[in-house]
Amino acid sequence: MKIALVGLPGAGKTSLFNALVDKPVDLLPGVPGAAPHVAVVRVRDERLEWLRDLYSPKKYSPASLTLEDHAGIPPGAARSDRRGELFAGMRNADGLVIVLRAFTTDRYAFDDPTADPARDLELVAIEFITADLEICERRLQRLASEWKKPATRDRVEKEQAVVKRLVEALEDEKGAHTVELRSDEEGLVRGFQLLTRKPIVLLGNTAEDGDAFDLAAGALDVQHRFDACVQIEADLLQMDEEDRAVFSEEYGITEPLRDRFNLGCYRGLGLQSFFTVGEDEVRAWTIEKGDDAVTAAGKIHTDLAKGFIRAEVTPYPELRELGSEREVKAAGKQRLEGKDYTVKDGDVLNIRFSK
Ligand SMILES: Nc1nc2c(ncn2[C@@H]2O[C@H](COP(=O)(O)OP(=O)(O)O)[C@@H](O)[C@H]2O)c(=O)[nH]1
Ligand SMILES: [Mg+2]
Repeated sequence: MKIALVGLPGAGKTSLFNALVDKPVDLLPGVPGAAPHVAVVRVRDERLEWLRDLYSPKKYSPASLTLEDHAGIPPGAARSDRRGELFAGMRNADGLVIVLRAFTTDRYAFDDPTADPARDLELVAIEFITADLEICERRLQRLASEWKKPATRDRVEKEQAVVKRLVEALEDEKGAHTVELRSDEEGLVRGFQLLTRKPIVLLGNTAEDGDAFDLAAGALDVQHRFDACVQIEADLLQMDEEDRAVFSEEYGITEPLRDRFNLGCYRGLGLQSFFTVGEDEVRAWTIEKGDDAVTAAGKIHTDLAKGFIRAEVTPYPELRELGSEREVKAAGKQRLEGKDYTVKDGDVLNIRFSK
């Protein structure tokens, strides 16, 4: 899963990146269109840690997220000559985290120094809408010329109808996610990678002494929001453990931003985990909420999906309570499920399959 950190320049994206990764990068103002900072972070999961202690496996494999820290989007960017390169990298992310500045700063002169996250969210939304509108309009021009060929006219007309609906919403300053599409229609526009059809998580970057603030989702598909003082969180990481404990307590931070962030992304993107266990490896796998057992099996290996017979399901809460798979089985709480079983967050799965 690829998550792009985006927002206005100076919102604290790179500071956030540094609070999430092991190797911090320099806080230079990003050049618009420059390659993003990229890092793969492990998703800490207390349940998986418990399973590791239970099985003492040779290999321990937590889930991971790929983070990209993008250059800021200055207002007007979507109409600038550099718009192509500015947005290209964000388009292939699975989800966007918009960092909103809720602290006052005089660092970025072109920007209003006052903290107004609602205004900034609107500014970002306008850039996304403008950028998506251009993509849709270009596609319509292309389709108009393709329409002249009778052989593909039906397909072209179908796509034109869908794209026109998207254009209508975007012209109305609504995100493309507000247009409900059937799955076949969705397939026609998936390749556009529209920013306003992506799930969005908001991170309110508060001042050191900052208060909570209200925010409306506005034009975007906001799935989750949380607040943090990113600066403090990044500073905490540079401290030794003792100092970190003292300052965390002082600032009332009970859970590190890393964990809250990862959880927020899982929630925002509608993701969940299932686990595979054994002496060789204890591993977390990421799937979408509502995925069935065959889809989960296919994550592990396509052969497991093709030859799927049954899934042996050990629910995590029972395993935790009873202490071993053997006990869960003895209590009759291990189940055999078929292809259509909807996997639950935290299920320990053993896929039975034929080669
Ligand atoms: N006061 C305060 N300053 C912050 C906070 N987060 C970031 N900054 C400062 O804001 C400036 C811009 O941060 P940066 O992470 O480079 O923003 P980016 O342009 O979005 O990547 C830097 O000087 C940071 O030290 C915060 O939570 N509080
Ligand atoms: Mg930056």
